[in-house]
Amino acid sequence: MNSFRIARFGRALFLVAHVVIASVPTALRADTGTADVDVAQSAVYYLGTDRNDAEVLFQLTNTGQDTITLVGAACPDATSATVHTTIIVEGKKAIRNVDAYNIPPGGSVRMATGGMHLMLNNMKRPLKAGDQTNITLKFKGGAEYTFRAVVKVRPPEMPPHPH
Ligand SMILES: [Cu+2]
Repeated sequence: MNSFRIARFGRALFLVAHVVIASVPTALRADTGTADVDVAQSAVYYLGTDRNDAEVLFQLTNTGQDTITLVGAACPDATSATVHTTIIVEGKKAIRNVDAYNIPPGGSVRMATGGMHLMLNNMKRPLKAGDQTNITLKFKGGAEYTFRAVVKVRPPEMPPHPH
C-alpha cells in the first residue's frame, strides 16, 4: 500500500468511525427518550394502610407530532402500577386494565376517579399528605415520561375510589 492509498484508507476508517459514533446517541434516544407529553394537575391519593394502594390522577397531553400509546407505568414506592378504566357491566361498576391507550397529537386523557386512573399497587411505604413520589409513564416504542407527584388529602366532596 503506498502512502496515498494508506491516507485514503485512513480517511475511510475515520468516516466510518464518525458515522458509528454519531449514530449511537440517536439509537439511545429511540430506546430511552423522553416522550413528547405534558402532565398537569397531578395528585396522589393514598387509599389507607388496610388497602395500601394509591390512586394517581392527572391530565396527560400529547405535545408531539405522532400518536402515542400509553402502555404502562412505574413508581419506585409501589410494587406495581396499572392503568385502570371503569366500565359498567350489567349496571355495576367494574374495573379493567388498560394495556394500550392511544393519544393522537394534541389530544389528552384525564385520569380521574370513576374513569380512567392510574393505580399504584401494594405500596412499599404508607404515603402521607405532602409526600412526593416519582411516576414514570411508559409508551409504546420505549419512550418514557417521569413526573413528580404530591400526595394530597382526599377532598370530602371527592367520590371514594370506585373499587
Ligand atoms: Cu383502579
